[in-house]
Amino acid sequence: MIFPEDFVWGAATASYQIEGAVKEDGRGQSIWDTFSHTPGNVADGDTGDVACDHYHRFRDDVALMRELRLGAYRFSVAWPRIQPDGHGAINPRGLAFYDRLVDELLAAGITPYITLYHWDLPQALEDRGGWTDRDTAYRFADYAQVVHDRLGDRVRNWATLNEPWVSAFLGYGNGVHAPGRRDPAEALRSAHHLLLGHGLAARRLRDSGAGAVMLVVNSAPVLTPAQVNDPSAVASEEDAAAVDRVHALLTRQFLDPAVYGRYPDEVVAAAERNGGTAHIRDGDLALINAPLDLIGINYYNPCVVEAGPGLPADPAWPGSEGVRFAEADAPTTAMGWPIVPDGLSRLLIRLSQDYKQVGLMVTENGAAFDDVVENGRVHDDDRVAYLDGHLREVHRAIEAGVDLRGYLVWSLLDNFEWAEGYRRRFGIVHVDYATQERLPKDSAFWYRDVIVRNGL
Ligand code: GBH
Repeated sequence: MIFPEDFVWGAATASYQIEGAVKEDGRGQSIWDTFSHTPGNVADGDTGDVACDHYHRFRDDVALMRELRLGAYRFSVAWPRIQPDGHGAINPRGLAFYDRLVDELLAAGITPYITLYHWDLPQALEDRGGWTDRDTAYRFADYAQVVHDRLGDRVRNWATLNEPWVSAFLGYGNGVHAPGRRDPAEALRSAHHLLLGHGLAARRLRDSGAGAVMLVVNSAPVLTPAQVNDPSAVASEEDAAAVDRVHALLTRQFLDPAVYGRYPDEVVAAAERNGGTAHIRDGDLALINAPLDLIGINYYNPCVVEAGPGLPADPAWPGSEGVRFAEADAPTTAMGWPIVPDGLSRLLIRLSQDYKQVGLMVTENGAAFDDVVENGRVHDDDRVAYLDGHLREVHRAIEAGVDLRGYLVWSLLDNFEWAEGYRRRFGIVHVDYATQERLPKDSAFWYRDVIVRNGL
């Protein structure tokens, strides 16, 4: 199974999950510092204070990436390192860190992919309303410009937001993520302001000569329980309506405005039932509809739903009244997430049909398992099987004609898994948090061989 010649192979991380050094070199506070230091929010009281200490160890980490033959590395920039208050004054020491990281990557022959926002909003902006406040979108575009001005001579590939659905609906809807607010109207308003921030930043990046501008979404095929193991299973009318509505809330809510400049009716209806639509101003959709080169897809598992007459909306899903979120009949990872590899090909084929003019890239895919270190090795056969299964589906999608540019594994390193803390390990490289020792798991050596062979 051979992949296209220019297929991009790499790994992804995010600033708050790996960097540590939260008080160093003038970094301001982010909402994740506040949230993780508030008891009860993160498993075992874990915080990102030290994480993988990547801020100090990035040279070794890049050397490791090189040994693993990664062609690309997607990392995020911590906004509070660049603008400690989220606007105005620029912190040169923060920019200098990413400058060093980019140079180190380029010297190692690894193509950098920058994500400008992977959830660590400056706390000072949250104090003014965070993403519920329209101004945050404009602040984000200014920040994007600052980072591009410094790194754009060497970095061609730019993602604006990582998973705006998660920022809006876990951050402001069910409160499982920072800033931990729980209000369906605020969540929907935040989603719109995130999109506006994306559009404003995307245009600034494009006007500044960025090579490729990307929006990264967490997406999933939305399936009935029967469709998980039988793609041809026909849903009842009621179940099909639930499927369509959840697909609109998860994926179309972000990609329809970004690619076509319009909201799905289901999203407008959700806003009408939750605080109204006044935050969607005339002209916003045209701003959000900025030129886009690539859609980044983060895929972990399908979303399984059926009709649930009379049920209230799930707090993470305003607009999901009458929907039951169901379990998939499939084995699960340590996160409890079902393993359904062909969900990835089904998703990629659907998105390539719905958003024809835009290229796709798998910007995250991977799994947490309960890894064990034995005699200096981690025999993570479960992760190898997960990655192998999903890469076969990536290949299937390419064969089916999907314009798919690359695949980035989540994640390079075990890291701070948000509300789950350090107990969930997604890395292909094991991290011993007591010593900060890195130990490539069997999956890392397996992945290196895939990359070298450009195939399975
Ligand atoms: C990604 O998000 C992140 O980008 C990354 O930082 C993170 O470490 C990685 O995945 C692993 O978690 O059914 O309502 O509970 C994960 C995307 C989307 C997965 C929401 C869990 C649950 C939605 N997540 N999904 S719900």
